[in-house]
Amino acid sequence: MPGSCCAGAADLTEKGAMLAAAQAGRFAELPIFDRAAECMPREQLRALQLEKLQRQVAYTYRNVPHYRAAMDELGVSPEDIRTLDDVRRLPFTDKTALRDTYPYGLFAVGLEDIIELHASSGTTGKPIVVGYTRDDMDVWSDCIARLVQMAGVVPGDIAQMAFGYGMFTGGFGLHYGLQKLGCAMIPAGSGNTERHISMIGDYGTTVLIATPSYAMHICEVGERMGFDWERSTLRVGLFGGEPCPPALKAEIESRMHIVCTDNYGLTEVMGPGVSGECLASRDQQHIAEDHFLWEVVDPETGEPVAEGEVGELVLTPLDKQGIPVLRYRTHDLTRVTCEPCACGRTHARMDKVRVRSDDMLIIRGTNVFPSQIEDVLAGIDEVTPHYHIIVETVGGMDALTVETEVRPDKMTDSFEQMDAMRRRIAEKLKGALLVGVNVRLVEPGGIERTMGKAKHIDDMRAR
Ligand code: DLL
Repeated sequence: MPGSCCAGAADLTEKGAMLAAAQAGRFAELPIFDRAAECMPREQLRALQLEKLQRQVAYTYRNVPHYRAAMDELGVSPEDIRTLDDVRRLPFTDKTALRDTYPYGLFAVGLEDIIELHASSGTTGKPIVVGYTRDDMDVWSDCIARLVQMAGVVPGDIAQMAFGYGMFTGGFGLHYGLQKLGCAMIPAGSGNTERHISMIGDYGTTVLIATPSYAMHICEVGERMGFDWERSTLRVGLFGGEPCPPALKAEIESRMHIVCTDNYGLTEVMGPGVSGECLASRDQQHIAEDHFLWEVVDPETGEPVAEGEVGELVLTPLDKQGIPVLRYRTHDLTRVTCEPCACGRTHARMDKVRVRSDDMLIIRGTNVFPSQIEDVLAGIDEVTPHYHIIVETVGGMDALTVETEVRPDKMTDSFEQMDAMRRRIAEKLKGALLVGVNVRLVEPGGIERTMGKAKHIDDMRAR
């Protein structure tokens, strides 16, 4: 099955020029969606942030009883916000506040002013419901248009959506922003993977939007169907919604022959659109600082960490009307730099999120992060990036099992060889995690694939 059909879509003049500039490392020549906002001198940006913060705090205090009560309790009023550092005087917000006020308790406007609702999945309790006014939708699509252009998408691109279009913010969020930039949207949605592949071939898709784990699955299914990724029109992957470990990214890039980019966001503060990677800075993401004030705090104490140190990202959206949020604790660990970027944007860059503060497993007293396991497996060429972690109580003790999938060309019928491979992997994991690990080797394709966010951990102890 050939990988391309529609000539023409891929050779727009702007796209050609852009590709040439990107390949030559002339990042400053690449188009910028909103140059005035994205390249604003930092001093001016800080002044704008302060003005917006003061307005947003006053608006929130006036319209959301929860925040009025929380600020009154702390003895802080909107007039106390005189500098950006005064943000620290405000109360934090976490998921609990949103859950306890389900569904509309934190809305600042009546439903007559809301034009769209979204919600988090609610797998661990009540879902979190967010509402957007028309202005919120404009800001949202603007933020997305910026980040997709940062990732190398240009007007005229044909963008195929593989996020779900339901209550998840990923589908519609990216959809509106890509349209705003001038792309043709193919609203395929998640699932029906073979149809996705046929569509890429038939419609000349140039941009794929998916979680990285679903993109990997699309890649594998395409290979099985005999789809020629190298000859396909697909050029850019817009991935997000979950961490994209470097090894997974490298694997998708080399097998699908695309540039795989990563964008970040969360339902509570907007959805996708908080930050995105530019072509000059592939390990980091520019935060849309004119719309979000960021802090990085110690997850234990809530106090700011030293500049450039890793901590928990805390976000205050500066323009939200529907459901304003003050100092949202994301639980995502990262660090932020304000150093200039070769692309010319002045907005700060955050390291890509690999770890959440609430991701940590405590196994027999030792702290284990799934990203550590991912990194060990990434260094072993016999296994694929697919893995699954099971934690159980066996004989009153924590037991950690890692299921890892063997690459087809590394499978053998010899029990001894497979067992030696299993023991070698277990040793490597033990060396890195400092805790004993059972390794279970799984046949190619044996780890369940997902069409959304991958679920890597089954902690049976919690049940
Ligand atoms: O996942 C929003 C989104 C959709 C972002 C599509 C990008 C693309 P939630 O379902 O509320 O919202 O999940 C938010 O997912 O706190 C992170 O832990 C994680 N996350 C989202 N994007 C990334 C990313 C959407 N690029 C939670 N890298 C966040 C790492 C991510 N983690």
